[in-house]
Amino acid sequence: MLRNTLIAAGLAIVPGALAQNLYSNASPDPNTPALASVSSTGSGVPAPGGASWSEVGDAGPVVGANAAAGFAAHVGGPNALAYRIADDVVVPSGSSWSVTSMTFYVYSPGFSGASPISGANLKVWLGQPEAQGSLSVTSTTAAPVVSATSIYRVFVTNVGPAITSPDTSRQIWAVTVPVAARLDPGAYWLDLQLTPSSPNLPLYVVPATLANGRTSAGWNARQQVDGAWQAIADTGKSALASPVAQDLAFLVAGSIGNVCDSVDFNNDGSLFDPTDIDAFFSVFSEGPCVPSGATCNDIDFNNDGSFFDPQDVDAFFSVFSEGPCL
Ligand SMILES: [Ca+2]
Ligand SMILES: [Ca+2]
Ligand SMILES: [Ca+2]
Ligand SMILES: [Ca+2]
Repeated sequence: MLRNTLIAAGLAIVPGALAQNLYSNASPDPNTPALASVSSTGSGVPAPGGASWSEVGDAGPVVGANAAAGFAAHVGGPNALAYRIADDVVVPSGSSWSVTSMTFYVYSPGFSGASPISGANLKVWLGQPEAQGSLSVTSTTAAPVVSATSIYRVFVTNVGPAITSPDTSRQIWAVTVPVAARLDPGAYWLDLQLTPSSPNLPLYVVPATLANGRTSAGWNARQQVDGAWQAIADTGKSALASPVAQDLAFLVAGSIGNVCDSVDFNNDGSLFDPTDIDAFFSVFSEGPCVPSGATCNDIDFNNDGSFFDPQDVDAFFSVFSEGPCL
């Protein structure tokens, strides 16, 4: 519980480091979204000059292709059900992310205009959205930055029975939501809903798309449909296709920070204990661990490689008062 409190309270952003892309879901390169963009479709149709296609994933004519180009994530309206969409991201142990934004890829079929999106509501959870035991980490309705890409989402072009021709009616928009959250190691879920720029305009989030294949081990994106969460399964195209799990294409930007040692500095099982302060300062002045017989942590409290460093004192007191690692 204490651990949870620490994480839930740890929302301060440490200034200094420049934001960069830290993670791209289902992609080996943090700067490249998993859209499998190509200059020519599987059927050999070239993209318009300067543009590219993002073709729905397939695993060949026998195993078949995915059927869905995207998954709805728009607010409800008089003529529309309400949707949310979610996927997970793991912050690895020994790391800490000071997140500044998260970017999703979205299209609205047939839309032409300045922007199909006017707002976003993004929640970050420890655990699945709204599941028992999950904790809300942060939530924002900050205005997203919406920019047109030169990538067009298209249905599969080389798996039947009905072959579709690619077209430019599904332009993909990059939707960057500002987020200010410090994420310590753990499994987080991003839970997104989008508001269209005009009522009842449908908005679809593009799933993670592979150059070859319909799914990958561990894919687990979820969608809330009219209030009920469910795992997303693409039913598939072709008589032999079976439903497979999906993930979403998204980027996380920010900076990587340090992870501090446990505030139980003398490892006696008692946390937020004044004897840990005594122990810290004893070791900091090259004295013994206290009480006698206890084994203290090393003095590089913030694990930045520098020790007997005043920064470690600042970091210790910050964590001791349930603040962030510094
Ligand atoms: Ca996932
Ligand atoms: Ca202690
Ligand atoms: Ca250390
Ligand atoms: Ca240090």
